Amino acid sequence: MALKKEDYPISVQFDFNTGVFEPQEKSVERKVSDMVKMFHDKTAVESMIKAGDPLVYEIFYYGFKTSASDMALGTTRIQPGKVGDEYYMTKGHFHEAFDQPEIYFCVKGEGYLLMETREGEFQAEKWTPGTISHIPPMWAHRVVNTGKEPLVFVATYHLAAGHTYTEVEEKGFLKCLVEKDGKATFVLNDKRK
Ligand code: PAN
Ligand code: ZN
Repeated sequence: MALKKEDYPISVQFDFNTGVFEPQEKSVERKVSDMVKMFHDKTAVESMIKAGDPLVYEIFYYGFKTSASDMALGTTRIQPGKVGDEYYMTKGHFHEAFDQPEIYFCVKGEGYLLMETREGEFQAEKWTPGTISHIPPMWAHRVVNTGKEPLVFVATYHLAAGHTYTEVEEKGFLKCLVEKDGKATFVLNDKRK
């Protein structure tokens, strides 16, 4: 059977410093206004939006679809910063499909990967460059940048995974990461008290 165009191998070139790769299919920006429900200090959220609505993170994306499979590559660059006392982070989501895991590879910066099941199991992985984490199916996942430089990580997953954000938007994760006395500190999420 003749191969289609999409069935040929392809490579992209990744920059470890910026987190950008080329060619890419698309990039997406998330600003504070896209994450109003995620940060706990609503007054800080409003004043930051009024003061210019800063960029929190960007996603650079390529979906490798072939006739028989689909694999996605996404790199994420989270800026350093805080909303109130809470560090910048990704929105976080569950995969829609019950059997879809993901691999995350931290290449720059420092922070934490937060994961939680619907049954309330919570686990946080400390990240430094070189940490590779496996996110099993049915664990919501979010990355928090607790450092002073951009945090960059590479993700691979199947497009069949799908993304669902509403539960994380409503309930958050069990714990938040805030700066206390100059240090990254876990505190119980207000919504869970
Ligand atoms: C990642 C995430 C990316 C941005 O590619 O989509 O880091 O985080 P949010 O999707 O939570 O905004 C991934 O986990 N894909 O499944
Ligand atoms: Zn995911």
